[in-house]
Amino acid sequence: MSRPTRPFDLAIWLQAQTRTVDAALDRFLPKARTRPTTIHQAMRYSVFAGGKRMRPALVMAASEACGGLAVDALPLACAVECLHTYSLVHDDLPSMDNDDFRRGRPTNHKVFGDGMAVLAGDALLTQSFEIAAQCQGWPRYSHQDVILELARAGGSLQLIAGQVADLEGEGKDLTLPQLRFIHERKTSALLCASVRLGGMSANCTPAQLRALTTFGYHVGLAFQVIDDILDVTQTTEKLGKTAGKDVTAKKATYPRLVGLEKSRKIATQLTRKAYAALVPFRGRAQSLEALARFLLGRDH
Ligand code: GRG
Repeated sequence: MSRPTRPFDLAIWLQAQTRTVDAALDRFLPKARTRPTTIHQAMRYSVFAGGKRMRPALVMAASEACGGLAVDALPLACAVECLHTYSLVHDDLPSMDNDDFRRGRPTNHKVFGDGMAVLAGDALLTQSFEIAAQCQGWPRYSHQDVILELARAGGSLQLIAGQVADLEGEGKDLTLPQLRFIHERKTSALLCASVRLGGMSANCTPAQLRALTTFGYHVGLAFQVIDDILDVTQTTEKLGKTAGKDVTAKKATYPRLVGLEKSRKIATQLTRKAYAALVPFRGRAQSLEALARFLLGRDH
């Protein structure tokens, strides 16, 4: 008699992935006692400050969906998290969003000073490429493809472009297409690159890579719409970062442009489009599907 299959438990899966990713990050990053100690302490301060590890989870889940090995996906999961953490450290600087609180702690520049926070961000970005450069590549995806994926997602056409448009849009009445432009670049690009890198590490087929791209794009957009909603509905304690910041900075957000209820509907529609992209994986994308559901319902 065949045993009944247990329902997928995302909380247990996420806990295991986070433990594995954190241990790998600890191995990749220079130790806090390595000279010059201040920079390594500053890098580790933000990396191990308790982020949700959603991007590494997406790398690992996409690899699983394509039948890959965790050992191949793990360095790319760490590379993506280093790049993401760099963007947060720099975004919090007084010359950018000027934030005092992130991941439930004082921001990097509040603890180490502005100059050291700039350097910690720079070092984390560089570290991201150093980690990714160590992968050997796969039959369909060369080592160069992996580096290009990371560079494009973090470069002046994506992550930085989103940040530029965000900074320049402050206090202005942006249209929905202009807001979508920012969200695609500032947020969706790195989430999309995360699932694509997971797929690449599993030597996925071109059709699987296309499906992952559609999934990542829509999950990434939904993620930012939810982030906009949480900024006005949650407390600073719950978010681990200053709540209400978008309103104070007069930023264009979905709730500001279309209201809370319509924003929730848009996030749900985007998540449905993400689910639809998983059909070709025929039941092997349990973790990706559960992550998309979790991201839609998250409260921080
Ligand atoms: C290159 C300086 C620079 C910025 C790029 C990523 C970014 C633009 C700015 C960071 C702030 C921000 C609101 C980004 C949008 C993406 C987003 C919601 C990031 C927060 O991601 P979470 O919630 O954070 O996954 P944790 O701390 O859980 O990892």
